[in-house]
Amino acid sequence: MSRDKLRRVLRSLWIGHLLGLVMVVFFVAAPRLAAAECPDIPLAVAGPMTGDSAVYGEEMRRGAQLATDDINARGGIGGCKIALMVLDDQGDPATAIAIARAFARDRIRFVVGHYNSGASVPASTIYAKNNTLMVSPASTNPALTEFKLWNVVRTAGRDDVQGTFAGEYMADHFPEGNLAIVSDGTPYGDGLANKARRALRAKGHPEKLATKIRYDQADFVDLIRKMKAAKIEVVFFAGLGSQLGPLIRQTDEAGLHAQFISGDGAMIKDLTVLAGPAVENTLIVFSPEDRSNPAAANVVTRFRSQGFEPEAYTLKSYAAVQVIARGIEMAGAQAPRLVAAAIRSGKPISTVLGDLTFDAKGDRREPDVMMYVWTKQANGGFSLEPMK
Ligand code: ABU
Repeated sequence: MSRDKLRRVLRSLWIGHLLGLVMVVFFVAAPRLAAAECPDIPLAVAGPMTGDSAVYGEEMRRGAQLATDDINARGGIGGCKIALMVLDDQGDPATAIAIARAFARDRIRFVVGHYNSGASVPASTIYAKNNTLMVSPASTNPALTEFKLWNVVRTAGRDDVQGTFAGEYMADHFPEGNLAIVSDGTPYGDGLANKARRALRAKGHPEKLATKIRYDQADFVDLIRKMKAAKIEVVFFAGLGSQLGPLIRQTDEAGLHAQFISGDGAMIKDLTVLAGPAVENTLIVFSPEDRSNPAAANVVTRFRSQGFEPEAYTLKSYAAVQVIARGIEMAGAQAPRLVAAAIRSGKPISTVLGDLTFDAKGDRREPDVMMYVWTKQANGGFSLEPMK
């Protein structure tokens, strides 16, 4: 072989090697480079995963998890996958505050939570200072958005809407009944009770008894004695189902067969287990049934195939993840302030709850409530049905 020919062969081998090396870099290293350029987006779902309100935490976790899985299966947000973490605030404001502080340290910028207004409201100001956007699927106290922080959005409604609805309903349907308003003493309970009271008074039908219980109370002997003494016939309970159930049962067992009415915090299927047969005719104010929304049909079917019924806050939590994901897409950035502004711009966001639009404070522009009633079925069981 001549020296020239040898040089040409070596050069072609070298070029071949170089091409091979480039191919290896492209096909093996490039995906890693892309992943490095687009790291996972940390997103936390924070709520009561343990304790008396764990049923709501489970709904939040399930909703956020399926939404995350679905978004990631479609390629993530602009190619970035969501990394979901679950945090337990135990429904306790102090724990929620500790979580909010830890998020700052861990650079978590997006939160689906919290459940309790008493947790969401104090945590929101810490998130605001630490550059974190929160989307609550459940906290309905007006103060959450009335502080006008830059970083709060909710897929739930508001207590001024449902409290007013409940107060007007009681005044219209039980005009002669002696009324009691009972709050669980939390920001949620007190806020809801005040709105119902104001609506009742505006209709000329003030309550006969207004009182509070403790958030962790399980025995209602004193309350029932007071209600009997005041000849109470209708009770508006502003609190959670985990307390309403035992209260209904104990009131009935004490021989006081009152009409109970409550708000969205009492929206649990186990109310019938906790209250027993006395649950019949209990009225609950809540948003129109999310599971009946055509936009949710596919997701509802998939939850059911997992053996999970997506009640109450499940689809609102699924939607909360969708809102954050779409907000990042609309903003073209992951900066929480830009994402919050995009969400609150009033542009419709497609979710399992249908198209949602948010105002400048982070509230939904299409709040709506209706009445449900616990109804006895032919088989002797009870189910919660929309009021006809
Ligand atoms: N809105 C239902 C109960 C949760 C809360 O707002 O405290």
